[in-house]
Order: sequence, then structure tokens, then C-alpha cells
Amino acid sequence: MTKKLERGKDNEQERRYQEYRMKQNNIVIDAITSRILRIHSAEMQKDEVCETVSFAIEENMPKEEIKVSEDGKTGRREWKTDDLTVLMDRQGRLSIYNQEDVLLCADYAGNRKQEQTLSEEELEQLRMEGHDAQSEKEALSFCVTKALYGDETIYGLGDKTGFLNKMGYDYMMWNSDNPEPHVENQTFKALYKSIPFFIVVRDACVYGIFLDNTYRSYLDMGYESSQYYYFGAAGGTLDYYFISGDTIAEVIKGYTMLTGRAPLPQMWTLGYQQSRWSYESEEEVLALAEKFREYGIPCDAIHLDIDYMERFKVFTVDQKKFPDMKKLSDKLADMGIKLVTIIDPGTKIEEGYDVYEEGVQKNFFAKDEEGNIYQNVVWPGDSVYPDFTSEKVREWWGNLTKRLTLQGVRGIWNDMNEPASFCGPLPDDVVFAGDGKERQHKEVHNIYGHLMAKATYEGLKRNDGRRPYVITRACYSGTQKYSTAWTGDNQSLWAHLQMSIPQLLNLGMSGMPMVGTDIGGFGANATPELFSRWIEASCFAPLFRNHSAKDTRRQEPWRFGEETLEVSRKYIALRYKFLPYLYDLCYEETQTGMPLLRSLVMHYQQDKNVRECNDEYLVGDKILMAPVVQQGMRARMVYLPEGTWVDYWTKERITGGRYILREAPLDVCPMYIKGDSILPVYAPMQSIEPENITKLTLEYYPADGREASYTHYQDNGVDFDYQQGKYNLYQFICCQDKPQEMQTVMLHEGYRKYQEICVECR
Ligand code: MIG
Repeated sequence: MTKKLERGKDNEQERRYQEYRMKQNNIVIDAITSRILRIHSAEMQKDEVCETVSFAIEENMPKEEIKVSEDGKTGRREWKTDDLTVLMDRQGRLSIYNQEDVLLCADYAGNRKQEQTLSEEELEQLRMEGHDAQSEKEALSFCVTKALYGDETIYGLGDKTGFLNKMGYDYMMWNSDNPEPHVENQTFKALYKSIPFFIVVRDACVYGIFLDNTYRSYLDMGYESSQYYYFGAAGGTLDYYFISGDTIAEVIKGYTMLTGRAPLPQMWTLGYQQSRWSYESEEEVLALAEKFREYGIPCDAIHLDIDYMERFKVFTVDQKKFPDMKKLSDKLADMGIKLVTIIDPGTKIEEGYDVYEEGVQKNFFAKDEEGNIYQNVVWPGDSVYPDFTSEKVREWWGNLTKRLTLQGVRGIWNDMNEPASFCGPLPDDVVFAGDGKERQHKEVHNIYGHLMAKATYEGLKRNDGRRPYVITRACYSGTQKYSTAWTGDNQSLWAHLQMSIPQLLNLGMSGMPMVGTDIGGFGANATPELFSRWIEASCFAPLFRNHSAKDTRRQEPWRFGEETLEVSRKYIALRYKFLPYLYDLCYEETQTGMPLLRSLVMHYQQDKNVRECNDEYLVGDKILMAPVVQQGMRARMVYLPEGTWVDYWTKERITGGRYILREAPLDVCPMYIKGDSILPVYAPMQSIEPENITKLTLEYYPADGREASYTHYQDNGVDFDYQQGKYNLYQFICCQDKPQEMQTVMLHEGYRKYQEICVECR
């Protein structure tokens, strides 16, 4: 037992602390499963007006029995499921144990030691020199402090800058469009996405915590003190989930059971996509498509950035630049290329513009505290913001996508949905009326992009019937159900190429598997070498898109000369070759929440060498990529985890559990296949047309003579028929007596539910 707390009379911090402790005495713990607990404050239940709506958890969750008991004498309370025991001491501190009585996680026993804040005068001096000096942190309406034991590494937290291990940094959840180069320093506590979920790996255990709160939130991962980490929010009440499991995979499975999983994508969306701010005319787009075919570079999509619209008015098309979008999309379709268009939330204020007028008439836009429609400035100039917290608005917006899909557009790219604004931030008290339940901007901000993506997904699904293709910049927990995401405005910097790996891996460990960065970098100018290394490093990024900003060096694969063109061709072809593997991983993700790109720690949790590995990743569990992300490097150190690995390029077998040195000339991205794996590959293609795919080749990588097996998933790659059982599952087994390194199998023509087909690779 810790010593009794002394009550400092006029100590505000102390008072808040006591208040929090008292609240903690009112906490309710529900069991979702025997390994997932919801820990929330009791007030939420008493308050009947404020029903507990979660924007991340939309389905009714199961509840499992939890046994509560209280010791009248000691005041200790205990909650018990089949797997977990939670003890609460008299001070309201929780300790969570597993079945073996291992302490997994406990509230910190001491007080927080907040750093002294500077005086206003000192702050003013700093500001004069141009520092972004901020006064004291804002008051939190609750704060949970958990003990650190020194052996933790922490993962997740969405798209935050920096490295794989989040330990030692503090973060803020407040969706932010910040044009400065994204770096790991303290300026970048917040980025575009708010995914308040993290995984703590310790030597003896692993668990995850999901703070389900949409207000500005703070998550300090041992920055303030090495003794504890804490999380809290500027609004709302205490409500978080504790997710335990034996492995990181199980924690992710639990988290994605709560917040949902990315549905199967249309297969073509796994292809290479070319974007630029902006391809500005029909002729330019056609010429671009033809170039790809001329150079023999596979390509499945071209993206149209904001300039395709008529003066940035959403759901319009500039008739001068694109006189016949339908004809254009038909021509592109003949070449196997799809059009994707950007849509921002900011709606132009203009008389006679029907989207604006209808929205005004139906009360669909957010308002200021006096009840006037709230305006700010974005690309269209004076603009208003649709209230996506209202289902009616979402339905309206979703149906507006028909204007584009009827012209052949096959995907919607949602930008600026933090929401971003040019004329200062939206005030905290802007009102979102919802469907009767009013909310202020400070509560809605972090879910604005999430709800916009939801509106878009549902609209596309209703009206088009194919699996919706949405890309979004802003996210909240659960956005993976509706959308893929990109990491926003990176720059053509080596530091950003380096960061792309931990960013994508942490997004994956935050439940968002379908992600990518702007290949080549968005802002600034790429060099041929940087571009080459970027396309190598992103070769298996689920969202495989090259994008760049206006006024920067053009970034199409042929813009940098012959050598870069060759590298691009090689790695884009490699991507298409392994498409069936990627698509199988998408299927696996729908079952387990496991992302396609995985940090090494996910599969080799006990290996301390991989807990902070920032420059390698696994694709599924069978491919290991070790891209070169340093300028000038022509060799690199590669860590291979335990087991036998086969060098993809030389076919050399290498024993893992150690570092090796690998030569890596500009056209080589070190790549290893886990020994005794079977991998499915497709024949070369220029674009993905699942209906034309009739065969599959199995590549076998023998190593230690273990039996190899592989499960392959096949469906039409387009619509939702698979939900009616129209898919095939193949089981391939390799027999060891006379293994063959390659084998081609014919795929079935129709889709019948679950077939176990054994093909012997020999
Ligand atoms: O204020 O639409 O992140 O991908 O090209 C910039 C123009 C707005 C930001 C996006 C970027 C896009 C750009 N947009």
C-alpha cells in the first residue's frame, strides 16, 4: 500500500487528482469478451440525455459476464472474467492481472510530476524570437496514469510522426493539416489522424488500450516521466478499452473486433496509381495513360486533383477542361485505367450552385453559436461545412457521388477533412446539429473526416454496388471500415522516405491496413535516386500511389531518366506479380484485422532486436523487405529474424537470428522470402482485370524441408457477391519428396463456397 495522500489545500492539481480518484470509484467495468474490458465512468450511465454513442464502435458489442465483488473491510473491489482480474484499491487504483496472475497493467501509484511551466513573460520572450511557445496544457476532464516498468515498447497511435516505438514521446489527438515538413520533434504532436489506440509490448505480456474519446486528447507515452504514461481528454468522460492477448496479433484482432475491419477492396485498387496536383485536362490525362502503355508500365488509376472542378465547387466538373468526362473514362477503361476524383468537404458559397443552395435550404451545414451558417475559407473561397454528424446529410452527400460515378469515376479521394480551413481554425463552439443531438466542433473535429468517409462509402455502396473505393486524409478509430488512407503532405525528403515505414506500420497496428504514402514525396523536388528508393520501399504498400504537388518536379516514372524508369518498371512489375499474395492478405485481414504490412515485432515479439526496427517490414509473414532509405547507400545491414530466409534475388538460403550485410545497388531492394514458403504469383499484366485471370503460378522456396502449405482466396474482385458465398478457397500443399520450384495451376471459373483443393507442388 502506498502512503496516504496528503491533501494540499490550495493545490489545483491535487484537487483534480482527488476528483479523478473519486470518479474512479464510480467506474463501471464491462467485459466485451473475457479479454476485452470497457472501463468507463458511471456518470455516463446515469446521464440519460447523453446516451453513450461511440463513433468508432458502431455495432452493438457483445457483453460477457463479469463477476464483481467488494470487500467491505478493505474497500477493495474486484472484477473477474475467465481470463482477467481487475483489482481496485481504496484509492481507486486499478491493477489488471491475467489468469497466471501476471500483472499486466496498473494505475500509477504516485502523483504526476508535471514540469514547471514558464511564466507569461518568459513565454513572451520565446515567442518574440519566433518560437511556438505554449502556455500550460489545457485542463483535462479526466486523466488516467499507468505505471511504466521500463521494459515497454509502444506501437500504434495512427499516423504520428517519428519512429516505430512511441515510447518517450507525447502526442495530441487533434486532426491537423500542418504544411511544415513532418518531423519527429515536439512540433508534431498531432497530424491528420486521431486514432487513440496503442499497444504496449513488455517482456512478459502485451496489451492494448483504446481511448474512445473524440475531443482533443493527450497521450503521453513516458515523456513527462519514465515512471508512468498517461492519457486524458479535454472533454467527455472516462471511457477506454483494455484489450489483452498473448500476441500483438490477438490485441489487433480484439481492437478490430471493436472498431471494425477494412472490407475487401476491388482488386484493381491494389494496382499502381498515378496522381499529380493536377492533371488538368482531358488531353493531358489521355496522353498520360498512353505513356504508361507505351513504356509498358502497369497502371490502374489516374487521380484528378482539385483543378478538374469548376472553380473548386464539389461535385462539378469544369466543362472547358473536361468537356466529356464519360467519354474520357470510357476511353481510359478500354486501356484498363480508372479515374479517381478528389472531393473536399468545403462547399462554395455561391448563388445558383445547387449543392450549396440545397444544403442551406435543408439546414445541412454547421452553424456558429448564434445560429448563422458558419463560414471559413478553403479552396473554393468562402465556404461552408456539411454536418456529417447527421445521417440525412451523410445520405445526401453520399448520393451526390452519383454525379461523378455516372460519368465513370471509380473512386473518391477525400481531402481537407480534418476539417482544414485557411482563415484560422474553426472555433470550438461551431455547432453540428446532427439529427437532433447537437454537438460542438470540439467534440466533432476528430470524427469529421471519419464521418465524411462513411458518407462517401455508404453512398457509393448504395448507388454503385461495387466495393467502394474511398481514400481519406483525416481519420478516427474505425475509419478502416470505410476507407483507405494516405499520410498526407509528405515531402521529397530522405527523412520522409525513412519515416514512411514506421508510419505505415503503426497505422497497420492501429487497425488501418489499407494505407500508403505519396510515393516520391508530395512537396519539394525528388531526385532520381530518392524516387527510385521510394518506389522500391513502397512496392508492397497497400495504397500504391505516386502523387506530387503543384510547382514541384514532375514525378511520373519516366521523368527522371532511363535508370529510374527501369527501376520503376521493375518494382511496379514486382508488385503486380505478387498481387494474389496481397489480395490473400486482404482476405486474411477481413478475418483477423492483421494488416498487410507488418512490423517485425508482430511476428517475432520475443526478439528484442526487432522491437525498434524502423527500416524493415514484413508483407504478411512470408516476405521481408529491407529497403534502402539512406541517400548514397549501396549496401545495408539487414536483420533477419530466426529461421531460414531465401534471398529473393539470388535464391541464396540464409540463417536468420542475425544481422547480415547486403549489397544494394540502386536497382536492388533487399527482399527475403521465409524458407519453406509457397507464394502465389500472376503472369505480367498492364492492369488488373480479375475476370481475365485464369491461372496462378505457385513459387516454392525450399529451405529446411518443412512441409509448406498455402491458402489462396479467389472471388470476382469487384462486388459483394462473396458475401453470398461466391468465392473459392484453395489449399496448396507442397510435398517434399520431389519438390518443384514452380507450378502453374488453373483456377476455377465459377465461385462456389469453400472448396478445399489440394494441389501438390511437385
Ligand atoms: O491545400 O488538393 O494533401 O494531396 O494534392 C492543399 C490539393 C490541398 C492537400 C492534399 C494533397 C492535394 C492538395 N491538397
